Amino acid sequence: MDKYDHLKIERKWQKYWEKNKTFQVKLNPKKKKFYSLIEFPYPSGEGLHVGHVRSNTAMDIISRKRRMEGFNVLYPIGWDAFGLPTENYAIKTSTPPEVVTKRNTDNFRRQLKSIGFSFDWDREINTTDPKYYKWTQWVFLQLYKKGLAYKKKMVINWCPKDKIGLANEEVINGCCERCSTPVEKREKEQWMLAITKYAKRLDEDLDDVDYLEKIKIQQRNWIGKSEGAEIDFEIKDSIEKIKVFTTRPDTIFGATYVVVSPEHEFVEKLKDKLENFEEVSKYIREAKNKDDIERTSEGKEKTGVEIKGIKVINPANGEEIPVWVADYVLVHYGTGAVMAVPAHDQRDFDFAGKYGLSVKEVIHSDVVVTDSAYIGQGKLVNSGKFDGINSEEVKKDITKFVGGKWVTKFKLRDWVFSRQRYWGEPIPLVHCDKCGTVPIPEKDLPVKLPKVDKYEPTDTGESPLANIDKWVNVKCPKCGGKAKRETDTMPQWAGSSWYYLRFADTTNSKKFADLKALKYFTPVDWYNGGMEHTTLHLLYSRFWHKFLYDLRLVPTKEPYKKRTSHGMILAEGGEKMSKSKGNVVNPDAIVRTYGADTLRIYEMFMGPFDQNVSWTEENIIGVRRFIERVWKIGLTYNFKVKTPKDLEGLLQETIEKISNDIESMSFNTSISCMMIFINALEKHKTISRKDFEIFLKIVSPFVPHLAEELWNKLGNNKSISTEKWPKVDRAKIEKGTVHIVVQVNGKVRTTFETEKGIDSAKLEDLVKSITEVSKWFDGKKIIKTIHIKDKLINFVVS
Ligand code: ANZ
Ligand code: ZN
Repeated sequence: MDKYDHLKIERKWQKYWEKNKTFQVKLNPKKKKFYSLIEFPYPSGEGLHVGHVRSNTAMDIISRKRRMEGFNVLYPIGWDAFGLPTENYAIKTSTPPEVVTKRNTDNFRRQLKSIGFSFDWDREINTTDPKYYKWTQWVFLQLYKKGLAYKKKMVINWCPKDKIGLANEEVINGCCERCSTPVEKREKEQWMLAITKYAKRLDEDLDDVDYLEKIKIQQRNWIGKSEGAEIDFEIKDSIEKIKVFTTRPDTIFGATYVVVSPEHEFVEKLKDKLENFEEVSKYIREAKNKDDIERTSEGKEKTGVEIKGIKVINPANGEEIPVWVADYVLVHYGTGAVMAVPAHDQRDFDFAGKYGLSVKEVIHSDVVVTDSAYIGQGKLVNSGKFDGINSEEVKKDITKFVGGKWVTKFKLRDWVFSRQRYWGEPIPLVHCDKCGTVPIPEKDLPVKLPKVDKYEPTDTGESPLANIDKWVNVKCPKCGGKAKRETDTMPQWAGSSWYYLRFADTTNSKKFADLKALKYFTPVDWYNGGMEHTTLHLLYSRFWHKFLYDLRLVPTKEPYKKRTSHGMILAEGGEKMSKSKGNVVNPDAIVRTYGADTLRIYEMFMGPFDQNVSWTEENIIGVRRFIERVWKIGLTYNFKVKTPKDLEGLLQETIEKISNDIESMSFNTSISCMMIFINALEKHKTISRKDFEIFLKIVSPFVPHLAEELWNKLGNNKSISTEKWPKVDRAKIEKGTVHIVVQVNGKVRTTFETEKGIDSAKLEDLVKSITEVSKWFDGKKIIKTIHIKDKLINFVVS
């Protein structure tokens, strides 16, 4: 018998698939489509991570099964190749980012091919390819034209040493990721995208998609829908008012002061009335240097300053109450001002305690606690005519009573879309002294990145592009006068916000994708990826999709029908794999030593798909042995025989189990099933060719190379991937037999074979007729029988 030479066999089939374009997909209206998607990787210098392999294998199994079920499957691949690590590497080594990207994608491609994923390689895309980013820029222009892209002064993180704006993820514990200098805040004009205009739909339409519940919750939390009241508090001796947002208007009789955020316009407006302007201004200046997380986190000591010289009127009871400025109130949520109810809000309670502000109970609670606020519901007290009514019921009435308005608010904020970086899509606009901001005409897209020698940002914090005079200085497309290009580039999120659309029509030079192709291939039927992308990436791409839907350029409201997620693969011992710890497993080494099929099923067998699992080299050997056993069976058994009845039944059960398990992503249990079947087969050593072929078909999505080779050795000429997915023959399952253990008073007396699924009454009769058993009943009474279906029957006698 030939030994299982995985290197030779795997290379052979990978070549075969490539040459025969086995997994190429074309628009074919006669065939039902299925679109399966993984998050296209960022081609980092480290190469493929075993975590990529987990997601890719899962979707590969699903894709291969769907093909066998008769679907026209689109399972595409590409590169999300703009981004910081490449740029930083370019700076460090003076290698152009496109050279680094080419090297890395070549490596990733080789690695992915060596694992046998059934991608349609003819549809490979790359976000850094001008033919691709032309359309990323084009979508931006449409957003700009619809008023959804605008410029705004924003506070950014600034490293004073590197003289560079930092993204939030580049700030580690308040310091620059690269040089560890403490980060400062700076104001800078940034391009913004008005995603908040879509907040309501992004929230509501989650009802119509099949995402894992935890993913829906993440989306909903990020969007942060909140219903409540906007209520005006009049300023004493002034026509001005402060508008607050509250989710608890029922507590308004207990509002003993009002708090505005440091950025609130109110302070500027009433400057003249302030008795302590200096003190207030100083506080405001300091607050602006902290970020939101610092300002609002629970348990952090709250600070604030009273605005002296000003009082407001509580509209519920006419009381005069003070106004404070405090940084735990955020300017961009609600109205940037709150009514403080220390008796029923913990933050207000802490704040009132610290500054000696009055606390007034307005919701009755049975438990008396004095060291915290009662935040629950209950009957109103000290609330005038509303006394005695339940707080839940009274919210809208009280809002009306004080002249407020019932509103819906969202936590979601607009998307900061500018980066002062080189390695991203240039924002396709120019600035003209005469005409202002002018979009680049669509016919002139793409605005290509110019070649530069240095990738460092400029001294002013502008992107390196600002230094390329030849590129920056252009004619205004509108008036022909002198103009300058926008030098900000887009964030890495841009290219990945629409890539799944491009896969439907990758070579189109007239549109980002033809509507006909989109109507056929989209929406994505099943999208799997990491939990780290189920908030922002998912939200951003849903936003772009809805925008394109409104322009009637895509046929569906939502991009992804179904979204699932996998757990992480951790290093041996449960730590995160990282280069610095030296515990990263290189998939190349596993493929070389044990083979791609071993790596595939090992990763699927490690544990439940949605959970984190630790790498264990030892278990790989066990999986490899399983493959060798199947190999031996395929090469040495005589298949000119009939399959024994119970093995036949087990095979049908295995088909059923694996078919269902793939759908629920229970890959580990489907692999257990295969192993159980092989154990049984090795006992019987007899199986018909037809039945062994069925087995090969159902394992082929998991171990495609092994399955192709054995399928071929059995004399089949076509790829097993074009075979039909086996149907379960239920009749055979029912007809199968089982061995039942018979006990009397808990002692095993015999085992015997009978039909599967036999009911208790019939089984009892049968067993009583067996003399080895019935002799134990002589002169005794059967008090009770315990029956575990298809396994055991126990008679309790006395
Ligand atoms: C009075 C009140 C009494 C409140 C009470 C709560 C409990 P969510 O659910 O997150 O929407 N708030 C409003 N705007 C704020 C801002 N810009 N920064 C910080 N806090 C703000 O929370 C809404 C509640 O958070 C509002 O209801 C307000 O406090 C506070 F017993 O108003 B509440
Ligand atoms: Zn002009």
